[in-house]
Amino acid sequence: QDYTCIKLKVLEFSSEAKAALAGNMEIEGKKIFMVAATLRPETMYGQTNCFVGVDLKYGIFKTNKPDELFLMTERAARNMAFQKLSPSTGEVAKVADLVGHQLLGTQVKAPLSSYPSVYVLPMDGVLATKGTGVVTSVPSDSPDDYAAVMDLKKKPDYFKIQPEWIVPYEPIPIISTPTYGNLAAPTICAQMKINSQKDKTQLALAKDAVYKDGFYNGVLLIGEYANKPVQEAKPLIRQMLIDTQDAVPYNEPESLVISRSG
Ligand code: ZZB
Repeated sequence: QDYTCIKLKVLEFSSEAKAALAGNMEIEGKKIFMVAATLRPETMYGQTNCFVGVDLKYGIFKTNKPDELFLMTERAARNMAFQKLSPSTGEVAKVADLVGHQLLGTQVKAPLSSYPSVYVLPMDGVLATKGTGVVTSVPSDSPDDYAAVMDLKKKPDYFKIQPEWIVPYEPIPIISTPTYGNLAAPTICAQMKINSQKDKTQLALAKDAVYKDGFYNGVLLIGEYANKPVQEAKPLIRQMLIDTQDAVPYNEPESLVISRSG
């Protein structure tokens, strides 16, 4: 998979993360980025938060730039080490360990988002085996993100988050689609009566439907490439994010399922 890794700069760590990192000289004076792998760089205007898995293990790693560190899974760091993103080829240099729940409430700068800063929040479906284990959230166009955000807004205590971290961050209309309008994910979730991130079967169908409608028939509503079809805007926005050093290209081999019989 050809991912774009979006660099969400840490503005302020949560108090738990601060405590875990206290006294760590390796992070002193460095810029730390939560790195989120996406296949939809053109949707970055609609970021409202960042997701981690509460039980997943993360690390902070040295990169190919002396003043920049990446926060992601070790698996992603190992892949990046062979894509010229680490200090030297094959080198994985971890400077800190963190667990997802410690990051909840961390404030980050999400490039291109209309919101000047957004928060790190929990989602059940974050896979350790895909991307970086950090997922940027676009509830306007991703049904999974919208469903997770709805759960958080309904039950902040259950998810151990502050309502202020998500309640003011409404989905942003960024792509106009013929079938589902300007807020495709909220529209399809309402139509299909999807109420929670646990509605996995329905969410998979919703994702497929809005992905096709958005990618093949969508038009950007916002930003430097407003009024362009999504298909045309996507590579341009990806390149813009790479040029401004807000993103890096990242490849991942398709995971293989090997089945044997007999
Ligand atoms: C922003 C975004 C906006 C995404 C959207 C999707 C959509 P796929 O096609 O199944 O491979 N993602 C990335 N890493 C993880 C992870 N570790 N665990 C769970 N989800 C992850 O899905 C690729 C998408 O899965 C990525 O693109 C990312 O969410 C998420 F409007 O980034 B996306 C209709 C989908 N819309």
